[in-house]
Amino acid sequence: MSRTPFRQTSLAYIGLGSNLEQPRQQVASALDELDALPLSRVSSASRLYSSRPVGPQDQPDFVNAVAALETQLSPLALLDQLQALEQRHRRRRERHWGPRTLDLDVLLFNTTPVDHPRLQVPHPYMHERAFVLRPLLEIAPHLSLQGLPLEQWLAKLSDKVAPLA
Ligand code: ROI
Repeated sequence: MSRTPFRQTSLAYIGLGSNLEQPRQQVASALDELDALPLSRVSSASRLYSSRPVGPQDQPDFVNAVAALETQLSPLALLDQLQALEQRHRRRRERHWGPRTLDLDVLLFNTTPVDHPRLQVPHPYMHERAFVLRPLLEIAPHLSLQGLPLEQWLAKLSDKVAPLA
């Protein structure tokens, strides 16, 4: 007799960003594709936000969003899936902190920290990026990072991030 292995469901928060090749569509279709990943479903997603680039300013504005993903994948198996999804969007990255067609980041994975050469969770820069915190706050208003509520992290930042009409 064979049994289906029991797998625990985890809650991961995924940051999405794009500023090339119809960024709205890139992010909107990536949300659908996240929902279709194996052993995973999107349980909530923020609106799409427009944000000025963090890093080099000579690039288009970004579209950003955050999704909550219920998944039975491990953190590294999830990373593999996200990287494959980026590749299906023919991800281009011309330079460090430059424009990209689709960027998917694991922001949080349960409350479990991950420290691996390929993956660090919580995402090491998330608390200093309004384009991550603003959409995350929309779907997870009660979350704290390092003991401080998201809203208070966001209040420290001046970057403009606005929901798309
Ligand atoms: N800036 C914004 N506003 N949004 C992003 O998703 C984003 N992603 C990046 C860098 C280049 C750091 N800047 C960004 O990777």
